Amino acid sequence: MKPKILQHLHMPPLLATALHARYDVHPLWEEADPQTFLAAHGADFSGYVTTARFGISEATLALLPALKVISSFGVGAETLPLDAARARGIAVGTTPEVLNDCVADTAFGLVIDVARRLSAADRFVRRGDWLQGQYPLATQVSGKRLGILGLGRIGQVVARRASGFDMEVRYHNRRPNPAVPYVFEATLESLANWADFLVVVSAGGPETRKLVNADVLRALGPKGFLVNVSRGSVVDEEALVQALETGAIAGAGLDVFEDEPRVPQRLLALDNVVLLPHLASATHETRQAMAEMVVQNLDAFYATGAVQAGP
Ligand code: 8YV
Repeated sequence: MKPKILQHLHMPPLLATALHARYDVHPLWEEADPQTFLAAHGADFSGYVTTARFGISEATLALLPALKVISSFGVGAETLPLDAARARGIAVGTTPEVLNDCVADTAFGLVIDVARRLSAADRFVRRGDWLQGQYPLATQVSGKRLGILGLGRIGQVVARRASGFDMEVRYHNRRPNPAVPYVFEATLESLANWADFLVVVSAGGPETRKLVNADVLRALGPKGFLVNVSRGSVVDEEALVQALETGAIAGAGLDVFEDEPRVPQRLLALDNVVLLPHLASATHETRQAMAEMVVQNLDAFYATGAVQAGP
């Protein structure tokens, strides 16, 4: 008999097909009232498949007394109740490493886009404004200072990309990493003060909540740019909007927001910010690799009792 698992939401066809081949999959998102369904049938399921964006709530976890494994599509664990899962001995699988390159590429895309004002220039051409005169000068990227908040797996790939642009790299983490060749800044404010570009790649969750606040943005200064490809929660969005509106920082490139997919109207109105719909890992290649890991984590768990990779 195939193990019975719940699928939280619609998944890429590739992943859905692989899941159905091995598991007895119930599409929870098709239930009119998922909580009522779980209250009646929750005890039937030992596995749960979700994504980093939606995760699983503690309330749902409580309705799944036989749950043994959660397999999440994505590396972020902000939406996963790790303590509650650990307390019940539930294994949690995520998809680290395979998305490092694409997320780092996106971070660099945002660095270049916001500094050289490429998306704004595209709007300029489409509006026909080129016929009226030249586009204003922008800011050079190569040779500048790149500060990284969160020099983990993705952060280190961002740092490698920066060396191709002859950029100096420093970072701030909870603690210094003796294995890396970059200067550690003891506070985020000192990193922001030093940097021309502050790139946020730290994990989300309570420990990093609103770390990038008004003081950090003030330290980044009117010539500094902020790029965020981690989680909206790491940045105080209200402080960021104010900093962009008043010129306290030069610009921002954002792939993530506090309340996705809702982007504050005040950000939409600004030209010194590049806004992306949380697409950093969204390439055919990376999403395929992530999908394979979701299945591998489940397969490994049902074969050995442990997932292959997790938070
Ligand atoms: C995905 C992500 O957008 O891995 C993560 O943590 O945020 C992204 O890769 C997400 O998991 C897809 O729903």
